[in-house]
Amino acid sequence: MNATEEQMLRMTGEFQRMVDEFLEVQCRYQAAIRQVQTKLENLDDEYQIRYSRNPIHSIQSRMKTIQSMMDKLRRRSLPVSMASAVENLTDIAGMRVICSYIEDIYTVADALTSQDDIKVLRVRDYIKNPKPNGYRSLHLVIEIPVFLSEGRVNVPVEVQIRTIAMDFWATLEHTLRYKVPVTVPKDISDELQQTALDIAALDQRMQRIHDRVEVLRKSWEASPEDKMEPSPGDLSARY
Ligand code: 0O2
Repeated sequence: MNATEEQMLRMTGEFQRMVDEFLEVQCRYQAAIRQVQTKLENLDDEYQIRYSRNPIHSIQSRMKTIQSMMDKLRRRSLPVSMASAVENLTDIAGMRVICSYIEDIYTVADALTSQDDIKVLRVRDYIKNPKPNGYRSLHLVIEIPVFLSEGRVNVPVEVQIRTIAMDFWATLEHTLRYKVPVTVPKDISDELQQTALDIAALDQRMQRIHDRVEVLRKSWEASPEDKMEPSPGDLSARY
């Protein structure tokens, strides 16, 4: 075997080792995502039974690709390897929980982080302290135990919780930030910033209306006579 063939063989071996490592890491992080997903679905179901409403509108999840992990490590001048990714990155497993109302974000975050198998590693509240560009979202990095054949492994998962409106904004801003290879014109970033304020005001108005609707619904449920079929006269008096 000549030197070039030897080098090729070594590189193929290295590549295969990295892929194997990635698959092992992926398996662990996917298990963590599934567990957090189940916890969130259980909470949402319980809310539906107890309070006749769902705090969670939808849940998305993703595993960071090898490329994206390596890019992030390079950007941070950290060693570029799977071991380094596992040691240094807390967003290999990422979940996004979309809620209808601002209050639901904190309800879901509190209910999730108060479970005794979950450890909170980091909280960043970009709702109470929005980023200068207008970005709003609640970020949690939690650690959850995953049980594998060799025993328990604690796995970090980044959970971003936000309203539908915040998500709408963040998705457009993300496209602009990561997918448009030019400097963003000032008028666009100014307009986005203004839209973030409009969205925050809209979220607050929706929350207030929702709170009033809840009061009406609860008083309807609480008074037995209201549970009877209302006559047309009763209806006009009510509304
Ligand atoms: P991607 O491609 O979405 O994964 P860290 O979590 O410590 O590695 P950071 O940036 O210090 O990195 O943490 P932070 O502030 O909690 O942000 C993590 C993620 O939140 C980002 O991941 C984005 O997904 C999202 N995010 C943060 N700031 C903004 C923002 O201004 N606009 C939008 N649209 N999203 C934001 P990544 O790895 O940067 O990107």
